[in-house]
Amino acid sequence: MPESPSPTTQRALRIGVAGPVGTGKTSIIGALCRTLAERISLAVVTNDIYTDEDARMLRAAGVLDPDRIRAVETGACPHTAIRDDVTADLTAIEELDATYVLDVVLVESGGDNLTATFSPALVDAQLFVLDVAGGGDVARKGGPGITRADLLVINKTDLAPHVGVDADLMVAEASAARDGRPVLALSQRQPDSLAALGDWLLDVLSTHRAGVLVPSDPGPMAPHTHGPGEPAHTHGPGEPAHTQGHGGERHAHDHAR
Ligand SMILES: Nc1nc2c(ncn2[C@@H]2O[C@H](COP(=O)(O)OP(=O)(O)O)[C@@H](O)[C@H]2O)c(=O)[nH]1
Ligand SMILES: [Mg+2]
Repeated sequence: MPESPSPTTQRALRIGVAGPVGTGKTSIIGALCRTLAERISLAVVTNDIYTDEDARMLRAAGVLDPDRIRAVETGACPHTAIRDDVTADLTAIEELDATYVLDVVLVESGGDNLTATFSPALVDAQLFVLDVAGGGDVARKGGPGITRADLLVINKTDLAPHVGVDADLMVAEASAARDGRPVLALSQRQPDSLAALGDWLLDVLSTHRAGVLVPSDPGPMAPHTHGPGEPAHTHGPGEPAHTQGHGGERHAHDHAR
């Protein structure tokens, strides 16, 4: 008798899109929706610290039925919502999955530094986005997203000549740091590259449906401090609440929930 599919393969595939602010995450999600919306059923969850700017941008672009795009206001530095306490994002994903018959939910991180990645408790696979305008050396700097995300995107390759970056070299250096994991050179102005991104997502969806996709953890945040006088900390359980100053914002938060 064939085994019945596990509950995990019956729910929508969850894909995280992480990477520093401005590297092109919202644009990538818009392009994926445009490329794939006629073939698969999609929804989007965005994360912003204080606004729903990314969700409004995607709704205005008309890439999906506006009700399929939900904004989570994290109220704290973005890595908190995608790694330390994923409740708000998970609730938004589950509500969408209960409302629509979905194949994929795309989750955009609010944009953080090079060390923020999604918890495997929230997403099944994740891509990490760098852009050439951030400098050709960024891919060499490493970090869990760059080295171990399921896909690394080197974005805005159309800008490379204008910012004096060798995009091919950046891709080669990133590939060398990733131990065989894929790297994709992408530009909103190069339709072939957007099609390749869509194909990557469809491949991941096939492994999800076959029940053979195992979410992997790129690794936790690097130990860091949030202000003068505070000891370095990791984001593991048992940590006390602390204040922090990412992006100049200061507020208390707790990494141990
Ligand atoms: N030249 C160029 N600009 C891009 C590309 N992708 C995104 N952008 C621009 O980069 C800026 C930031 O993009 P956005 O998707 O909002 O980045 P996010 O902060 O990572 O979500 C916007 O002005 C986009 O129009 C690209 O492939 N080429
Ligand atoms: Mg965005």
